[in-house]
Amino acid sequence: MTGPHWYPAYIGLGSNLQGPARQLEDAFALLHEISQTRLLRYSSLYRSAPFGGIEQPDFVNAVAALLTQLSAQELLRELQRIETARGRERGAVRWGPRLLDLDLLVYSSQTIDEAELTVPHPGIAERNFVLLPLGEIAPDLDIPGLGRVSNLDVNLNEPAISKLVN
Ligand code: A4P
Ligand code: MG
Repeated sequence: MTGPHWYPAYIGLGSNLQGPARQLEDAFALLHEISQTRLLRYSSLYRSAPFGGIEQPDFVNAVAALLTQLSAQELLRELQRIETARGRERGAVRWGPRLLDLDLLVYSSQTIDEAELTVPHPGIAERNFVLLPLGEIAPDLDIPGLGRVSNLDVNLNEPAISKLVN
């Protein structure tokens, strides 16, 4: 007998307000509690300078690997529910400061181009704060359109990033 299929999904986490490291630790636990979803592993926390040209505090970023029976669209809704539950105010400044940002980076081998959802996330290749943690937990991941994570180049002209030592 075969049950429903489990799809691998990768989530990018970011925070730069109110104890960012703690926000991310809490978020890992909340990801594990999404229905029909399991948190498989998560990366170290990385501190990175803000990108996007807005004056704001440094970010703490990380990446999580999930297995889920939800569709990509259902999973995005769950991520947005968690952002809102954690006090994220939607409709604030684009690229501005946030308590918790959860981006769906990769969903199985799917390519999705919809008004509300682009997968793989279009920023992956330009963002060291995604590439480094992803390389830590999933170097062999083959991202549609980009290839293997370990073959992607870290961007030398991107803001500084360093592993956060607790
Ligand atoms: N959306 C489309 N595709 C996706 C996807 N794959 N995952 C839509 C998540 N959302 C997706 O997102 C806006 C809309 O994108 C959603 O309604 C969803 O339908 P949002 O989270 O409400 O807005 P946002 O996060 O302000 O915009 P955006 O474009 O997602 O910003 P980014 O790219 O997340 O940038 N610097 C450092 N160092 N580290 C950071 O983490 N983050 C940002 C935010 C700026 N600078 C940063 C960091
Ligand atoms: Mg976002």
